[in-house]
Order: sequence, then C-alpha cells, then structure tokens
Amino acid sequence: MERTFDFLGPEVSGADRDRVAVIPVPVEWSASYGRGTARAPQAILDASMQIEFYNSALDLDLEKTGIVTLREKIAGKDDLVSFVRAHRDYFRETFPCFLGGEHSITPWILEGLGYESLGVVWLDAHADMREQYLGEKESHACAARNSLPFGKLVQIGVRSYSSEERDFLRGCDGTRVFGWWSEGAWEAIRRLPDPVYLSIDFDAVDPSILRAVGTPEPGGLQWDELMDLLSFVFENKRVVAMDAVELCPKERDETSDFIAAKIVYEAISRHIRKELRREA
Ligand SMILES: [Mn+2]
Repeated sequence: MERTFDFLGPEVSGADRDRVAVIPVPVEWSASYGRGTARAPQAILDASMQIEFYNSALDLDLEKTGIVTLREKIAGKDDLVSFVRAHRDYFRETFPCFLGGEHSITPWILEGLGYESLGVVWLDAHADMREQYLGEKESHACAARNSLPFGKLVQIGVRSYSSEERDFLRGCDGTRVFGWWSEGAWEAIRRLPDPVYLSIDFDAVDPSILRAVGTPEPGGLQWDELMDLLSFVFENKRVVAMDAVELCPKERDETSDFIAAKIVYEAISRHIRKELRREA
C-alpha cells in the first residue's frame, strides 16, 4: 500500500496521526448506462488540488490536519473486503473516505468494517433496492438492498425506482426513503443507531449542479440542502466512515469533477471540525 497526499495536497499532511484516509476504489463492472466511473477516483483527486485548504464556509483550516491518501490495488469485492478488514483497527482511529467507483462497493466496505450494527445515511437518486439487476445480485442497482444486513438505512434524494422496488420497500422495515431533505428525514436520521456510515451517490445531487453521473435524474438535492444535510448528519450522529460514488467523468465537463471533489471536501471538513472541537 502506498501513502500519498493526493487529496488536496501535501499541505494537509503533518498531523501526529492520520485523521482521514482517502481510499480510491476504481471498481466498475456492472454499470448499466453511462460508463467511466472507474476514472472517478483519480478525477476527484486531481480536481481536489484546486480547492482551498481554508474552508471559508466553516472557518476551518485543513492544513496539517492529517489527511492521507491510501493507494491499494482493489479490483473487486474480495480485494476490497479483505483490504478493509485487514485495516479494521486503523479505520476505528482514522476516518476512511472511499472514492468509487460503482455503488456496489458500499456493502462490501460495510462487511469489511465489521461494526456490529450501524445506521446508514444513503444519498441517492435511485432506491438501489433491486434483488438482482441484469442477472447480477452484486450490481450497483442492488447496493442498498445488500447493505440492509449491516444496519438500518435512511435514504434521501430517492426519486426513481421500479415497481418491484416499491413493493419491496412497502414491506421493508430496514429503511426509510425520502425524496427530499425534509423534516421527516431529519427525524429519521436522529433515530438511526450510532455509529453511522455515510454513502453519497453523486446522482443524489441535482444535475444542474453535477451532471457527470452514470444515471442522472432531475429533481435532486440543491447545494445548500446538501451542505445543511451534511452538517446535520455530522453534528447529530457519530459518523465513522463514508463513501462517495458514481461520478462518471466526462470530457468537457471538469466542473462535475470539481463539484464532486468539493462535496467530498465538505464532508471531510465536517468530520475534522468535530474532531478538532473535541480535542480542544
Ligand atoms: Mn446508487
């Protein structure tokens, strides 16, 4: 495994310990429409170099806060589960942020992390609750369903699903699904057990903000809503790990790569702000 400082740059290294580990997971094998998400982790890392170390929205300086990038060859489920499992203790001390790749990686990460039970906040345009998709049970379209064994879910931004998924959701008490960031969603997040895992599918965000995703859907989260949501989750729950998946970098749309990097940065900033406050 290689340790680098490819998220934001070497200036964010230098703490006495790793506070955040960014882990590229360029896994792509079941994408159904727009392809190219395997290139997303590198595109996000490249774009992150353009972001200020000082987060002016939070009045937080990320210089020397201990953000490291861990590069490991991860080709699929077995690699990912065993990598996460092998570093389980480290990931209890250091906040891991996995950059997909396909959404399929989320249940694999949850398996590797091995928490007895957790809450999962799942931002997504799609329910991802299919039993199988194109004959494949590990598809990105089944990722939320495959995460149910690991904890209770709250899904936000969901605005597209099949009638099969609707029927399944009606009888499923493992998740609560919201189309919008609303009072009901706050309450559902409050009721989730701790610790919490945060999964961000970039298609949860409105395509007017970020359009380079495999399966874009209109009517998604606006920027301010997403920032408010992230603040709410990190303030009210003990978030211990996250992923950000399904960016599909397109030529002539570097804006999407930058916005994706900025979303990751805003989430990581909220984690670091909380840690620094606790240490003070
Ligand atoms: Mn998804």
